[in-house]
Amino acid sequence: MHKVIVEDINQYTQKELANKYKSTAGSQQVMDAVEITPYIEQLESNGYFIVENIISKEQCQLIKDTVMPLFEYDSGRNNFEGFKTQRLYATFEKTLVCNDLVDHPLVLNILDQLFNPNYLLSQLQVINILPGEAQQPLHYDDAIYDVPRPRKPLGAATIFAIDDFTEENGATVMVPGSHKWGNEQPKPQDDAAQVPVVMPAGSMLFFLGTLWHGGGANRSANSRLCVTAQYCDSWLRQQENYSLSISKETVKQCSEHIQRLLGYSIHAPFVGFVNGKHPKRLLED
Ligand SMILES: O=C(O)CCC(=O)C(=O)O
Repeated sequence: MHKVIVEDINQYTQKELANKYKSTAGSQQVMDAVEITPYIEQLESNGYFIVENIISKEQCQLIKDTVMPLFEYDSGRNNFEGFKTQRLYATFEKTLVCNDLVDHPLVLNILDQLFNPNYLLSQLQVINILPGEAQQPLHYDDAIYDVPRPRKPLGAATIFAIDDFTEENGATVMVPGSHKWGNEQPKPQDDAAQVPVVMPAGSMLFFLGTLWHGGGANRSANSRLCVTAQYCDSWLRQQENYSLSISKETVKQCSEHIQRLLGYSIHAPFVGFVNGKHPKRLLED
């Protein structure tokens, strides 16, 4: 047995104590600070940024062809899920076609700047807003964590447009700058403060968990498809319980990054252990 001497409490809480599985946090294709900085500046000032055409039209078509037959319901169970919205949960267990979006190098590089090593995927959903859907109630995603605002974000999210996002078909609505708010709430009729994120298919919206937003109303004749991934800091509970919803066989087929994001990783020094050991040991044959 490898024995470790912990000299002081700071060393104990800041360093992963696992011996066999060294952390792979931050090991993706690292981007230059000059590439990352403009995005971080937009996050600081507006709470979000958009990258147009980050994935190809062919990838959008493949995702669309794969996910559309997987929807089981045409309606959500409440006005937050949307009564005319289709949603796919436990996505990895149903298809791996969205994986390259979840661990996209730009996304991981930005998340590396925002959160502790081994931040987690909180949920991965495919959302299809159908014609006639009303605007989703505005909200901010990390409201699930009972920590007073204003504060730094505890999570962040991407929305990849698989169809073109237009003002008519339900483009996500943002309240720019609202990530800095305390307890204020957006006024429902304050249209000027609410900006629809119009972007072509293949584009990505990235936003902070503190930013007020919601799915837009679909006043068009066509549906609006997106893939959205939410991430949270490494010490927080994920929204979807991935240890229970995704089988080990499926996790083994995912990249090193996605395994880490799903929870096969630890928050230093040992949060997330299984039987006193690193959770990746569960993936050993
Ligand atoms: O579909 C969208 O544009 C946003 C959906 C959303 O924010 C949510 O479901 O929490």
